[in-house]
Amino acid sequence: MVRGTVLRRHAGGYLVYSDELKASLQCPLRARLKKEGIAIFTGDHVELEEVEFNDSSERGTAVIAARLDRRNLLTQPHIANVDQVFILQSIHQPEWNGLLCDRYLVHLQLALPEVRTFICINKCDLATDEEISALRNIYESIDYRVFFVSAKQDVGIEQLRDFLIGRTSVLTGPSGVGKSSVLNALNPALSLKVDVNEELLVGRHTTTYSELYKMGFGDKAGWVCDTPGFSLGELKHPEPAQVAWQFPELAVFAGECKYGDCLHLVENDCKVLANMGQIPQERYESYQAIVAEAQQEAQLQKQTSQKVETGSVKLVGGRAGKGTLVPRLTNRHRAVSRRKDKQQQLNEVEGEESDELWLNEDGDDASIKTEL
Ligand SMILES: Nc1nc2c(ncn2[C@@H]2O[C@H](COP(=O)(O)OP(=O)(O)OP(=O)(O)O)[C@@H](O)[C@H]2O)c(=O)[nH]1
Ligand SMILES: [Mg+2]
Ligand SMILES: [Zn+2]
Repeated sequence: MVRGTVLRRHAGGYLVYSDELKASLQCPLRARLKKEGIAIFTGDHVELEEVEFNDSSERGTAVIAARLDRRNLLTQPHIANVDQVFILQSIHQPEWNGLLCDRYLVHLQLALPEVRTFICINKCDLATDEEISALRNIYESIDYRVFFVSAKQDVGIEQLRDFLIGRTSVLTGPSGVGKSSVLNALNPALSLKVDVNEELLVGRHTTTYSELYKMGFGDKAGWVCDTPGFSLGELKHPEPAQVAWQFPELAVFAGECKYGDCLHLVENDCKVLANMGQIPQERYESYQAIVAEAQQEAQLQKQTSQKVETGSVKLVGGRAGKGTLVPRLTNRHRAVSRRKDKQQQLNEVEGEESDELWLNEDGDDASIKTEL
């Protein structure tokens, strides 16, 4: 049985790299797996059958017959078997945003608690030494490893490369910060598409799907995933009480706070508030903002569930509080819509795939673009 790693979705199927064959293979999914609702994502390890080579021994086709066990799965962006994550932000163009960086940290730490998260700050060619040391002071004082790089001027890229060896890494962050540019700097042979407009205020979502790339060779090899920039607006908020544990500099004091349910915002004698001198102010402000968002979300959910319980209505579409309330249907109608629902769920898992394989060489069909 041949094994492989999914590099990305590709027009109705997947592009899979097999280390043992040293070949990239275009692979549809066995119909049985589709029926069972087995979802396949970038980074998944799979078993292949029916391997056939095209004109060379490096390219061919096969069929995905099984998905192997996953070590983990990140769901925003969707990538399986992750060893480490780099949160990429730019210092200018788009402007540094500490709250955004901290929201990414909280999201990723909660999503993959066993995985190490690094911060990578790009476009340092546009920043002063003072701006760089201010950020270094904040994050290194609380033991985050921060890489300051310039993809444009090839600064700091070598140190980053050393950290990629032997691991599967994910580069994530907002659109326009230079994720694809950093990957190109790490390996110029990749020639990934980057936005041509240098004066970015916001990104343009140049990368539209997550794809794994191999970096280096032999015992220097590692895998890095380029991802599309995504908005944090659609993410699930944490429980308010979870947030402090995601700020290591707060967590040390939160653990000693005498109030069990303290959110460390106002209470007299709160251990965190008593030690504010040891917490970077910007980080505490991020903490306050993230807790406030989480509280709002919790409130909204409570109101929604009360409404749904009291009336003959149900919530359709969107996340809690954001969908539409519609009257409940009769049993007869409900039975039909449940079947439809199931079919729709299956389609969602499988990504509304077209049966037509390899629509074009890049797999750049519209359904893939909108989906990722
Ligand atoms: N000055 C400067 N510009 C950079 C640097 N790195 C990237 N850029 C520019 O920033 C813009 C966005 O870069 P991309 O690599 O496309 O950004 P991305 O994060 O992949 O964006 P999405 O694919 O949209 O998520 C491009 O115009 C790059 O030329 C850098 O180190 N310095
Ligand atoms: Mg990109
Ligand atoms: Zn407290």
